[in-house]
Amino acid sequence: INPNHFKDRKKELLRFLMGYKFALEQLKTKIDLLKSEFKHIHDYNPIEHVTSRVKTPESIMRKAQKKGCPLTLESIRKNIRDIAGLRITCSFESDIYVIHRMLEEHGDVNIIEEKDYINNPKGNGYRSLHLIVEVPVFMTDREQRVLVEIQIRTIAMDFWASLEHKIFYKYNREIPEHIKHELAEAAEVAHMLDKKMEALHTEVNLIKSNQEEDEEVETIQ
Ligand code: 0O2
Repeated sequence: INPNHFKDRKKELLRFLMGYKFALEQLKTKIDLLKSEFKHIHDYNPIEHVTSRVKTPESIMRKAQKKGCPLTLESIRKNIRDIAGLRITCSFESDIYVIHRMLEEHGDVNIIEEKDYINNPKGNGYRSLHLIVEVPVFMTDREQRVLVEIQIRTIAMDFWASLEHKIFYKYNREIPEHIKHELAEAAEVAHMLDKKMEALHTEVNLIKSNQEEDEEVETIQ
């Protein structure tokens, strides 16, 4: 093995991953701005928190091998669409679609794939809205279109998914039947909680806007 060759490949790989890191930084800034503007206009914040990660080279290689895709950077760029991942957590289900719409209307963000696991939950109970978006990234010598996977979910969906993820790996991907059953039930309970919290939120908003209307009438009189 020629150590210089390895050094060059490592540099190439780090540059490749840098594009994904930049794409995430840009998206996080865009989402931050959308959040501030939305809050300014509607006096309400639809986003609880945002997290992001770039897959490790080991995890990218594992996924590429699993998918049977050639281990070249070009093929990996095309076939592994979640090298950069952004997760947006909201309080309410309707917020998820508010954010979806804001992203759809954003000129710099091109949504190329959508998977709605909220209206079509997975068999195990998993719910989230998944988007694959393409964003332009300006490197020193070129503009690159970079793919990012955005997962948008409520706090309850996120709680369920992170526990299920831990259990999945704890049992080495073979979850016992009775635990699968309990998890599916827990997903339904989380869904009911989402519905209940949203109904409460809507009711309180209605009371608040009625009060504001009454106060306006009083001031006019
Ligand atoms: P990690 O460790 O979170 O990154 P793909 O193989 O990605 O091209 P796939 O699997 O059909 O195609 O994509 P999908 O359905 O959009 O899911 C991708 C990601 O969503 C997963 O990434 C998980 O993060 C999450 N996800 C999907 N299904 C489940 C689920 O049943 N439970 C939990 N907890 N998370 C889920 P990774 O790469 O599998 O894992």
